[in-house]
Amino acid sequence: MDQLSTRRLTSQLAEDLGWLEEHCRHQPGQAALASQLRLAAALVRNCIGPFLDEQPFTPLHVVVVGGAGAGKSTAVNLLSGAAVAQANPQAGFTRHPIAYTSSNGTLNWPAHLGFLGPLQRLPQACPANLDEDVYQVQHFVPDPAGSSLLKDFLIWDCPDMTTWAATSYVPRLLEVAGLADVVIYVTSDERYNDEVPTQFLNLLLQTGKPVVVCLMKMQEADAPALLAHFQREVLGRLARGPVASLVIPHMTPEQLADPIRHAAGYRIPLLNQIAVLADSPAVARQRVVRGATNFLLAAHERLMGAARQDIAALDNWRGLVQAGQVEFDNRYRREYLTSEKFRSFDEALVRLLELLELPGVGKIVSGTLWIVRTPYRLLKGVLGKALSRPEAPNRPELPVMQAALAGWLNMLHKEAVRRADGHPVWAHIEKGFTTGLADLAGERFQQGFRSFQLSLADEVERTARAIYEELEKKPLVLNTLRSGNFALDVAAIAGAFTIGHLGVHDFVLVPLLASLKHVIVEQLGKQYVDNEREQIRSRQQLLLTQYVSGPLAEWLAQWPATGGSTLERLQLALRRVPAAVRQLDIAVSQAITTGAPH
Ligand SMILES: Nc1nc2c(ncn2[C@@H]2O[C@H](COP(=O)(O)OP(=O)(O)O)[C@@H](O)[C@H]2O)c(=O)[nH]1
Ligand SMILES: [Mg+2]
Repeated sequence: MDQLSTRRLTSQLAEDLGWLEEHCRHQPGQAALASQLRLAAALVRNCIGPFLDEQPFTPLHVVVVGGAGAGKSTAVNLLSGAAVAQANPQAGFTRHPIAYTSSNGTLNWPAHLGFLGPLQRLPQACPANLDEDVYQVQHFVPDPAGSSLLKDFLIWDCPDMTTWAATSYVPRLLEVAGLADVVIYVTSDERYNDEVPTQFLNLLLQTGKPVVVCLMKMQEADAPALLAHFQREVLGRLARGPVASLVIPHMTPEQLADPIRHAAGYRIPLLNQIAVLADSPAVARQRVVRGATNFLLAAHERLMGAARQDIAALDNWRGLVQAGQVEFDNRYRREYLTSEKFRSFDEALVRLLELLELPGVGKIVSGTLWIVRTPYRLLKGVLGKALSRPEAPNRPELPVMQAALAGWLNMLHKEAVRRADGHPVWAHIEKGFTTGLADLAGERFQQGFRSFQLSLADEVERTARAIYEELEKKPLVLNTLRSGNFALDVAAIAGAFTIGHLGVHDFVLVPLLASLKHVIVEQLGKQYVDNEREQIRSRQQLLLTQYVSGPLAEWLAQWPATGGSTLERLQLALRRVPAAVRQLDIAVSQAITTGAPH
């Protein structure tokens, strides 16, 4: 993958994760997840991104984190060998990350676009309690008596880890945590079991960052017991462990002021841990990049949980839309389709029966029989009038559909109002209804209805015509049927004569048998045509779904996730993130196997 595409990939992924983080922050009970998303985005833009962009491996970043007043600034001073960081009894004093470096040349600073996300670098030194999205870099002159180990390092002092819900300083801390090549997790004797810092430690360990734990401020005599307790009660519950756990008992003011000379016993073991981890900057960097990618691979499903509530709300909406569609289709069948007569099929029946008559001599016979059947015809006419109930007038089709549509939309609107307080998706839908969603749906319906009518008119005519046209196209079958029909006519007359041996009663028998045969043929034809009529009815129902209710349901179901809505952006992120994480994993693997140290 070339640099341009990896840059595009990492900045897109960081942006998507950032969007999800923002989205999460607005939902109740999702603060911890929001923070995890922030850390994931920070890993992409500050750790994986610069690596794929072939940025130099040095300086390496040692990031000191921990709860309020744990001793972070004190640990920074211990590392740097001088009181560079403002150690302060006031909790929450440090509000933005501050990097300390002893390098006096120009810093090999990552020129990676989007580095440290929204944090701006302060141009000059500033008090640590400036509460803004900034970071600063402070130079210090190293004490020649101290180790030169840290000259290729930046040591970061960070804001406190206190609560996931903080929206200002904790995200700044997470941003820098993503950058870390080595993490120093500081905790003090009175706070070592605090819940949130421990969760944070757990999260950092999951990212594969090498973590060195510093237990601070206890009495020297209590140190072994405290360490054992911490290892058992805190670390014992975590899936991964730190690289090392060190104890740094309560130091004297002299030790604090000059750790190189007075606290070497605590300082050197800590520096040694870092020295081991950073023996080769390339290896150290590859370790955290690989860890970050593995974390993203393992955690992105969980991170997508940011969208679970939205997806559930959207699924509920879609379920309702579908239920409405079923009711719309049913109403159409109940109120219109079952009483629709398809008159063209009656005409088709007449044409079919006509077709069955033989032309020529057959016409004469059938004409004769028509006269012969006169009593039956008259009788049928009279009986038919007396017995048949008046036909219920057919409701016109469009008003039936419009009423069904109104019912459908009303039901959806009502539900949206009812659930509007439950989730923003419903509030969005409810707002949609007050700003013309129903009208838009009406327009969609009209479009669908027009296409439906066009295809239907054509199809009904075609099916009705096919009833006799098919027969016309098959002369052999037609002639066989005609001959059969004629033969039956002749047989009816001949039969009557044979039974009756010619006499006055023939005036009764001949019309009777001729009528009987006619009834049979007529019934067979009617059955056939009715069957076709039933089929066109089902077909019409299908066409309604295909052209009207189906597309409308699809449109309604999608509506909350369109038009630049939050849900649309959410779906985009959900689609892109997993794919991007996989791509990133491949790119990182390639870069690690082929990349020479740069
Ligand atoms: N005397 C003494 N004070 C300490 C020690 N460690 C931390 N402190 C004090 O505890 C307070 C909080 O420490 P600090 O490093 O500022 O904690 P942070 O909030 O995590 O940066 C400060 O007043 C420090 O001077 C220690 O070993 N000895
Ligand atoms: Mg501090």
